[in-house]
Amino acid sequence: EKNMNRPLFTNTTRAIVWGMQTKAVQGMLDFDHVCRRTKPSVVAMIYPFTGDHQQKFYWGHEEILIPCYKNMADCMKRHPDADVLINFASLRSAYESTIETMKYPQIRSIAIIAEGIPEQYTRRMIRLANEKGVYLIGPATVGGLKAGCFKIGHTGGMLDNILMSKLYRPGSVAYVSRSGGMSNELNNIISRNSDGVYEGIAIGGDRYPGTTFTDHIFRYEKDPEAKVIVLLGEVGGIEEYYICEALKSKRITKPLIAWCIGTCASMFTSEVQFGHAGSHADNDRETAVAKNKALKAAGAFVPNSFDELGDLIHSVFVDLVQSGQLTPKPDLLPPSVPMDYDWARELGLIRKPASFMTSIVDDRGQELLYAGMPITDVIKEDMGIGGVLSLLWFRKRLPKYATKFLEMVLMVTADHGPAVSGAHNTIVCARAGKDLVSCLASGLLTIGDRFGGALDDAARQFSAAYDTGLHPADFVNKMRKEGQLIMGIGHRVKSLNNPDMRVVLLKEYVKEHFPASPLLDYALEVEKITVSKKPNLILNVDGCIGVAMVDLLRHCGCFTLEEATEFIENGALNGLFVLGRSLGFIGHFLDQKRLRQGLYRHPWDDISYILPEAM
Ligand code: Q5B
Repeated sequence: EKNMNRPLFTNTTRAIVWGMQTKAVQGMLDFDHVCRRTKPSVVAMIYPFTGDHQQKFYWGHEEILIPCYKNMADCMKRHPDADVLINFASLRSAYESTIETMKYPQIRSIAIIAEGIPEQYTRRMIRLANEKGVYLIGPATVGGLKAGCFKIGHTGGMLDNILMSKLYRPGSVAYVSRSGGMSNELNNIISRNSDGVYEGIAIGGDRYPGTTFTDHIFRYEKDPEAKVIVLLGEVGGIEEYYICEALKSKRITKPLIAWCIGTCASMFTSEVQFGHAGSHADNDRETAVAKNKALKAAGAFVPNSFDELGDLIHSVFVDLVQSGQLTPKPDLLPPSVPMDYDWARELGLIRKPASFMTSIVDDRGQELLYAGMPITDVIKEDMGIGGVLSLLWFRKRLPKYATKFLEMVLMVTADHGPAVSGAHNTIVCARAGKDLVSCLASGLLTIGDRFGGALDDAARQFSAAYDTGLHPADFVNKMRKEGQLIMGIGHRVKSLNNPDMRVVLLKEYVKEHFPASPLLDYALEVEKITVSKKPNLILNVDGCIGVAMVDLLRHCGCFTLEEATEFIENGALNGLFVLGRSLGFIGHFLDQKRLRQGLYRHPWDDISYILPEAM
């Protein structure tokens, strides 16, 4: 029997939490708040894997910071008022951290949550705890709580459970159980059949619990506020017989209601191991049936079955009230605690317009989806980069000839030498020592009407002319009159006499594979007129891709005319050049690095200086 001059927990208890258990800590703070505590029960956290820092939590409606220490000594020194340590360390480190905790006399109780600690380690911890007079709760437990005062970690479950079981204010019934899960059930049963829980401890399911049923029942016996004691034992072990002895010898005088779960074990033909490490009967004395019988014979109130436990608690409670031995504790309304946003959303209680919307990709589930297609299918079905592009840009699985065309576009636009504006910029930037992203961006920024960015406007201009039935010659004249260049026409070096093989290849592919290509045909008629004026006014690579993409979008069967037009209005087609040419720009960047090219300075003799006369 441990020496306990003051109660284990009060509404001023301060605890240290070992482990980065932010959910558990928030649960404790919410409990504190509904209990109308003035100060948070968690004073600090210890987590050896990060440096000293502060963690943000809610305290009711406000936000507070709780310090988190790397080192236990620092934490103890800074928080001498903490007398509970809640140890969330894993089974590998729980032993060491518990032993370390017991070096600090300020700590009077330690809850050990980890399951699976080797029994020899547990026994050593218990030995030391007994020497030091420390209360160990656990291992393998959720912990325990004192209604209206303090709760350990996740005990009591979520806030709605705590409110339903009225754990925010003390009742008169103190219980002890092995199981954390069953302690929730007890909170519920007790709150429905009496004035509520006073205190409840789950000692844990291991064969060697740090403190026992007897330790806690003796504590309750001495505590004038605990009027009724409930013991929820289970199959396995013989501790319930010590309680029988204590009842018989009148060391327990308060009404004790007891039930050992696991009475169904006799229905099995072989020995049964229940969920807890200690819950199996090695002999007849350890069965739940035998222990229930002994408890009844010793003077405990024992129901006929677990189902009747609530009724029995009710009748014992009512008898105590009627005989004047118990005055029911008053009922209070708890203050409200704001519900966590995520939880409220999950319950469907709130909604909020999303700041972002997406209709192309979903990375939330087990598998990444591109326009609804799982990434494993994308790979399995060998969709290729053209298939991925069709899913992410056009949200459709385009036919194979179309995705092949997209890939061909990326291949033919990948590079056109170091002299073009974009590659030049990339090279100059690389030679100024800049990084890949900067050099790529510098090259991409040159893409526009004159260089590589004429695809969308070519598509717009040619389709507008074609759709209004304008003869190609009239279109050329109209553009000249308006003083506008025809996008997709003209090239600096390619011409009628020096044809662009990229355009030749693209045209051949379209003719062979596309179901229809009226706009390309129209553009080729326009080209006949422009080259007759100047041989370099060919349908260039931008123009050819632009009009071919209109033919593809309009005639592949996947889009309406409006949808096809919208892609072009939104500037999708220039994206093809941007994407393709990024391959080349990155190549140029790497090339310059490989060639160790120094800072570029443009030679003076290549600059014509035409300054105004000196004034
Ligand atoms: N004239 C491309 O010009 C270039 C005319 C025209 C009517 C036209 C010019 C142009 C439209 C935009 C376009 C994409 C600037 C080009 C590309 C990717 C690339 C690049 C590479 C790669 C070339 C001479 C005479 C003038 C002009 C007339 C010219 N274009 N008339 N419609 N479109 N095209 N951009 O050679 O009477 O003498 O005053 O803006 O499609 O960027 O490899 O380099 O893969 O990297 O400098 O292929 O055509 O010709 O401007 O001196 O004009 O022809 O009005 O007439 P140039 P200019 P005039 S593909």
